[in-house]
Amino acid sequence: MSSYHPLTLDEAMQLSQKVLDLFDANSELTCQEIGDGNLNLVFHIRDMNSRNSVIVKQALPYAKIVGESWPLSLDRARIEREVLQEEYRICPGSVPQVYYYDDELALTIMEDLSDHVIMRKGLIEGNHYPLFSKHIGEFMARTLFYTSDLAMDQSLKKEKVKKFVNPDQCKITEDLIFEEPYRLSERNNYSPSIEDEAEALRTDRELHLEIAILREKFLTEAQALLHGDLHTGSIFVTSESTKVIDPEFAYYGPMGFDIGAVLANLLLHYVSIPGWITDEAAATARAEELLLMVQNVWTEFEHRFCELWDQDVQDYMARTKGYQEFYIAKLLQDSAGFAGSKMIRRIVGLAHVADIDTISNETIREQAERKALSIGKNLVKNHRRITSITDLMNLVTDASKG
Ligand code: SR1
Ligand code: MG
Repeated sequence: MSSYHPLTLDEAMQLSQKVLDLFDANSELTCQEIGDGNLNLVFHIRDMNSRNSVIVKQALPYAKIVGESWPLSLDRARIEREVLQEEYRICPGSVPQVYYYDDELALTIMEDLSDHVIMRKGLIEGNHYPLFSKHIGEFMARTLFYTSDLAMDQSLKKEKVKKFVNPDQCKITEDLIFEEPYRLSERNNYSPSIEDEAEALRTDRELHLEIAILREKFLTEAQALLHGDLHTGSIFVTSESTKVIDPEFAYYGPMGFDIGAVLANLLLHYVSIPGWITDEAAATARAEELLLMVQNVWTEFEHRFCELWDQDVQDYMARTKGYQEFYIAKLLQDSAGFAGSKMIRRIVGLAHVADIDTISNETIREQAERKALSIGKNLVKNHRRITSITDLMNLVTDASKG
């Protein structure tokens, strides 16, 4: 019989004290449940004597955002933990260190990163992250390259594909990103003031074709081990450091899905700026800063990915002249398409982003929503025509004007 049950605060403390050397008999532990995401319990445990602290993350057998009517497999906790360990190996220091796990209880005890701030919150507060593009470009280049057929023995890679099959989490993405925004669904969530936009999404056949093409890629292309939900709420930052958390949506999928997630969430913040900065000159400067971050995320990623390829490619045929350029061109197109689809879902679908949703002025919020949809649609509809990052940036700025 399974020992699974959601832990109480006391149980989380007792377990941590029992299994970790970090805490001893003299420890004076405190525990707070701090989970603000859609799916899990997150306990923050601190020793008031030594100041040591950890995070205990436990998966719930259902989606917290909806309730017990939406069951989810607990195996996602095993996947998340194994991916964290894999990412720690491939890109040391870029993710929290795993200290302990129990797959039956669907929990992982890991490094506490509370000296960092969740990037979405940091952006809303107006903070600057000058090293972010470089850090996340490096993280994505390493994790995507080294888990792909370019760098792995292909039989071993197939074993990994098997190990990271994540059907319940993928189904969430398939439904919430690649289907529900384009039809009537009880789970869609938007204000009546943008009903015209939602209606247009449901009837735009050109858009539907491109979404169907992106959806097929998400369903079938086992290109690399993805994080699977790489938005700015899954990234901890300081001005010097970037740490990625929460890879519970990980699976073998198209690389552009992770890159697109980062671009989309920077762009969602970009459209929200008038809600946070009232001074016009300051808002313009911040908008330019965000656009530059978008551009730099891609260029840093591309630069490091090509360097790793030149140093470490294992696949014989991948050395063929012209193939790297072909591969990168396709990645840029995919990233743009996925970025657009992720922007659209955050405006009309079930789960939104605080950058836009917490803007208190209704008019400014509506303008941000419309701008996000305009950019999202332009990226999705034109992603297969993009040949450079300049093309991508032009699609963003053209759609921002409307
Ligand atoms: C039911 S979960 C809703 C969303 O939250 C996660 O962060 C994923 O993006 C998912 O689509
Ligand atoms: Mg998450």
